[in-house]
Amino acid sequence: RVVARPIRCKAAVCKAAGEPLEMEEVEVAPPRAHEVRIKVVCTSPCHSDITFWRMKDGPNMFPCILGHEAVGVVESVGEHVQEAAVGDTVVPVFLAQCGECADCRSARSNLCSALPTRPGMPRDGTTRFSLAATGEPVHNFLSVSSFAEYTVVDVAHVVRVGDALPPEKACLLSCGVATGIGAAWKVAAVEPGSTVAVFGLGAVGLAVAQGSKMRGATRIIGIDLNPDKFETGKKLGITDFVNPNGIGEQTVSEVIKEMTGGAGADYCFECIGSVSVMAEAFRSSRMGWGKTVVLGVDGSAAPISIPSLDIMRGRSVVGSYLGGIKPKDDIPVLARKCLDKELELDEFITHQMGFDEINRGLDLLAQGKCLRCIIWM
Ligand code: CXF
Ligand code: ZN
Repeated sequence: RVVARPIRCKAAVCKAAGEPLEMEEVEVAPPRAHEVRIKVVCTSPCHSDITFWRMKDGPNMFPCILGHEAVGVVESVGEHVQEAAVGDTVVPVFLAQCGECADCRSARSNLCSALPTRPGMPRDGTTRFSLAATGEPVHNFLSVSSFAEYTVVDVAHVVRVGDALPPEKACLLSCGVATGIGAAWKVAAVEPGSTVAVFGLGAVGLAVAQGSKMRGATRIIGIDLNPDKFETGKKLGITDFVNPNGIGEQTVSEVIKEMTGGAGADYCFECIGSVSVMAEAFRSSRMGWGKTVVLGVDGSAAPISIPSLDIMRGRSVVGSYLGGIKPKDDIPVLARKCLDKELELDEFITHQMGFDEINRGLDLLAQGKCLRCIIWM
């Protein structure tokens, strides 16, 4: 093993909440034990980047390097790294899979308990980044920090995907699209013939639609304030569209009940991150077996208000990280399905641009004008 040296490269540094990212020269330390240094090929902003970027007193301290949806090539490896080698194409993931803890060994969880997601590098909480000019440490974000030409990631957070899949598609499997597909397949386990309601038609919601369609759902109702979303939605399986602004005095749950003969949807997915929408999604679910899956991240961590008598009637609400996907087991399966053209990712890529334009990419996503914007390093 060649001993790696620090690398100087460009990174988009977030210096204060909500402020545009600043292109800076940073020093990226060599990977320590169980870590790999990755040359990022491309990255795509995910809404959680925006949620944390806006958060004034969030868990990540500034300055930091955001970004957690990416693909790259391993540039160097630290000690005790066996499962990845220099030159491997890898997808970094904000969730670890150590493979050995109780959660990793159980089919019921994907929340690795040995290396829970927390600020800093997973094993020691430190960072591998500093500003080249001053030496000031730059914090790590979600164990990935992909808004940089190079990043260091724990080997438990990387998935080898091979290089047959084009990078812009592999990149999407890193968070948003995998989350939506996983939610439909693993968390809800959508059954053939079901009716599904998807609240919020961003990349996650549309991936839920595609995943539900692949599982045989016959009716997939999309709910979004932006009427343009229906066009893209149709291509990915949305069969009916509800615009909350176009239903007069009625509530969305009333409309969904009407559309389903009074019953409600079998599966409801909240893909926005609003606790009031989570409650409305729950109200739209069927008595007896209706399942509501919460995918959106509410940055304020507000409680969801659900009448206890309603939950007694066989309805449930469940949350998950990454749609229940176990990164190392399931992302390669998704990659295979993309190669076999069973999974269609082209519709998700609405924009592509160079690294220097990353702030424009973030703005487009924040304004709901883009599904995924591929940023090429
Ligand atoms: C989020 C979910 C909440 C914690 C941080 C990561 N998922 C992806 O964007
Ligand atoms: Zn994400």
